[in-house]
Amino acid sequence: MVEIKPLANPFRELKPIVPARKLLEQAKLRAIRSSPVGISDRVHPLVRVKRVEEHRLLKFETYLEDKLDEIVRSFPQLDDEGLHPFYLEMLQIIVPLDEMKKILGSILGTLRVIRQIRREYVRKIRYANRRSEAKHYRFQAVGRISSLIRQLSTRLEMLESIRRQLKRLPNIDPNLPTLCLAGYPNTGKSSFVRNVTRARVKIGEYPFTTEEVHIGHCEIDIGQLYGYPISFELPWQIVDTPGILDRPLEARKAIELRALAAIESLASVILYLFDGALIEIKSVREEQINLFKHIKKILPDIPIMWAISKEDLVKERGNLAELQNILENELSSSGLTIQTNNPISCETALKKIVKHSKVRRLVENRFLKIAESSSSM
Ligand SMILES: Nc1nc2c(ncn2[C@@H]2O[C@H](COP(=O)(O)OP(=O)(O)OP(=O)(O)O)[C@@H](O)[C@H]2O)c(=O)[nH]1
Ligand SMILES: [Mg+2]
Repeated sequence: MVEIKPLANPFRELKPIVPARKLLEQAKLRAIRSSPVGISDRVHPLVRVKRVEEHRLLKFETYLEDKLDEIVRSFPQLDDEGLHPFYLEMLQIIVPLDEMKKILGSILGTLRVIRQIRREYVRKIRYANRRSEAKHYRFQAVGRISSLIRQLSTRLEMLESIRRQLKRLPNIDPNLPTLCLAGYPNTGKSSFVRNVTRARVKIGEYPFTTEEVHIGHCEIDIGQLYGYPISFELPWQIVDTPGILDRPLEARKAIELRALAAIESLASVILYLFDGALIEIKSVREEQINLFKHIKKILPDIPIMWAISKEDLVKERGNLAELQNILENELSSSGLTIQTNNPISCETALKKIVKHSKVRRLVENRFLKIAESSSSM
């Protein structure tokens, strides 16, 4: 049995970023609670005080150094070596890459400076001639370090807010075949995704009910579909792409363009839905045909299938075949009809898509190879 374990969101393990104020409180507590061990009773009082002050400064500073280091290290490398293009694009929807690098860079910068301050003041404490002087140096170092940490306050807060958003990104696996839905608002995209996967997706009466990219998973027995002698359940990702593939390029904002790039890096095949409730209206139909052609043009390497959604409504009016004909002539390809609010109809449509020669070629050339190599490891 071949088993593929999907990869996950690379940001999901990020721990909460502690605010600057709390970091300082913790560092001070640690410094106060701990004292150096192994100082003999016979050492000179000045030497004793100097050892205590040095120890407290070290405790204070190394705690902060460790925490800042942990924050920076917990993020993956922010380029296409460290992140799949899908996550790199999604990250940039949340925060510009430059800004993110600046934030992490400033944390690293602070880390280096506080380390220098600690070295400088440890030396000063060691050379102090009086007890008060040793104490004074420690206070001075703690003051300088605290002020640098306080300067990071806003950046740490921003990072925490970014982390929360990153954590909510869906789990995608670039090694799995992925079907992305496209079409004007209200065409039945979310209904389709919900019906073929285990994802709970918002279905609405109004357009634009889906605000985020949703990914659902389902298994399709391609062994049976492709006529293999054994059954082989291949996991598929089904992606709802709200507000991304639902309007022409000119109308898109920068954020949507990024989201589009994310989809481009992910989609193996696109299913474009024509709204069965409105498709008879010539102007609506033309608009939807134009968007279809437009998506085909901007994503030339991805096979695009199409279907008329809400089949029940079209059937009721008795002109399904005629409308299908009009679309087939316009688009020079054949399409499906789906009752998008009916799970059996959606599953049947999904199987037809997976069985389509273009998709089969892609699955066999790309994904089955990945499955074979991962099962032989
Ligand atoms: N009669 C009928 N209604 C349907 C069918 N499929 C979906 N609907 C209804 O159409 C409306 C829109 O469906 P959604 O699945 O939310 O459409 P969407 O494309 O995801 O919409 P946005 O997320 O806003 O872009 C909802 O009220 C659904 O209940 C269908 O096959 N038949
Ligand atoms: Mg939706």
